[in-house]
Amino acid sequence: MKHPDSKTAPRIVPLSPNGQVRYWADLLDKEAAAKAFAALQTGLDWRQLPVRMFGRSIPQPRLTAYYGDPGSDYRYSGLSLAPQAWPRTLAALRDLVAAATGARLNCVLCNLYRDGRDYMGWHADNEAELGPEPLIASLSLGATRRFVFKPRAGDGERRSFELTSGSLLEMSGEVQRHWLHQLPRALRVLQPRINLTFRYIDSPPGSNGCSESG
Ligand SMILES: O=C(O)CCC(=O)C(=O)O
Repeated sequence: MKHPDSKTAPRIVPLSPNGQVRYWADLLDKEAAAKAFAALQTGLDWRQLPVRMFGRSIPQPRLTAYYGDPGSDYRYSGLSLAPQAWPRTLAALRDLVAAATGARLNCVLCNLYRDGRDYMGWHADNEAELGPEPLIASLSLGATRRFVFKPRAGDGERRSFELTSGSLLEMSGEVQRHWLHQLPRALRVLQPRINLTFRYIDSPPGSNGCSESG
């Protein structure tokens, strides 16, 4: 039986030295998650953008879309994203995530992995405009995928999470300073997945966006 507080009481995983991950297994129940997935899959402005890697321009291995409050422009991997206005479904999910985490959120980077061939390479969400200790609240809808952390320095232990539909994973504190994360390819996964990473941009975009390895 599910714990009665499982929507509001996350599992807390410290990521040393001063970071932590909180994981809500079922922020949305399966039916609500499936409904949100269907609305976002057809309703968002998905594009496959080119990114610069090793001096070359290549198509991202997934589709993305970016929404937020006016002025919450975001730069990463050589891309400069201006937010589109919040569609109703996304605004409702933002409010739900903000209520669960207690965080201030003013933008969301949306990723659509069409199947297990789509992925996101090792990176940290450490762009200047996210502030010194970025809080990233990541809501998963659709196919279950594995999400992996590895320490930036040394060959310390990796940590991984199976992100199920309706789950929320929050990274905060110094996670982005000391850890990289990725969503690896998973060739056995034939179904699509949508991931919404809600963030807070608290200053105009700087010039030192980070890069991604895939
Ligand atoms: O799809 C995911 O769970 C990973 C997303 C991510 O790492 C990001 O947007 O920075």
